[in-house]
Amino acid sequence: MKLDDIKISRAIVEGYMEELLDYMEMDVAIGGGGPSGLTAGYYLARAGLKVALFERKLSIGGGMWGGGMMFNKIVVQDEGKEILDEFGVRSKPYDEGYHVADSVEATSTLCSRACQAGLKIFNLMSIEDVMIRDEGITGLVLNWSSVEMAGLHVDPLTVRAGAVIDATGHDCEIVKVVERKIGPELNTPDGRIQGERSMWADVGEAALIDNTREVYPNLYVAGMASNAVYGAPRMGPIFGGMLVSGRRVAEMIIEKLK
Ligand code: 48F
Repeated sequence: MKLDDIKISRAIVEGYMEELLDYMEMDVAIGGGGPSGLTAGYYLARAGLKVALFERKLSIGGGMWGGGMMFNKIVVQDEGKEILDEFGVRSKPYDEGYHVADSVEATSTLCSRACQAGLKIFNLMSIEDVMIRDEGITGLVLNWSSVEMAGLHVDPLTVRAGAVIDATGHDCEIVKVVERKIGPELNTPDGRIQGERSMWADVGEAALIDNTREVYPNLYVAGMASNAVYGAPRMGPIFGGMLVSGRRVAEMIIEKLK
């Protein structure tokens, strides 16, 4: 068989466009493809919801690839290990309540299992704004990351979603946009982003699950964004909380959308 270059190009463009059009409307849109966003996507897709994740970078996985200071290992607690087990990621016990996993195996497996569960990932797209209506957040405003990086003056496009998750990590970029556009209306003590505190694994991990919340109608925070919004410490290369937060936000949204 002779390969036709144009057929290859058509297959790519048609395949991509079909999915892009399909995901103009969805149940849940996730911003950020780190461990919390991927875990949320896995559980939401597995529950039968139509869910897409938008990631600025070429690669998915956020801060998990590099372990701690480029030593490519991550540590999780017992509850995090349960989730790693469910994904099929191997780990080794280190001490009571501490388990060590390979960060490359963990990141690639989370990504693969989430896609296979039905999560649609659009990489190379940046969320630059949200759609805000009377009932709350109703969708995301997207542009190509290359447009953002080049500083080109090109207008974005929009997608509609029943719920949005800010899983953009330390910068909590989606909540930041909402705060900037509507003022102190967030579900926090003073309506504003409280700001991330300095590293303290024990307190940061403990606070994370409680901070995984609906911060504005139809807008949820998960992962490091939760602690940044609610004023709790960062926790460094312990990742159990990120996984549990991703599962928790999925449970909250499944409950609400049902
Ligand atoms: O930072 P990230 O891994 O978030 P996470 O799931 O996990 C945090 C840990 O990696 C680590 C930690 C563990 O103790 O503290 O930091 O909370 O992944 C966030 C992803 O969001 C993308 C970003 O490129 C990264 O891959 N992202 C950030 N802003 C945007 C975005 C945006 N505006 N549009 C699209 N993607």
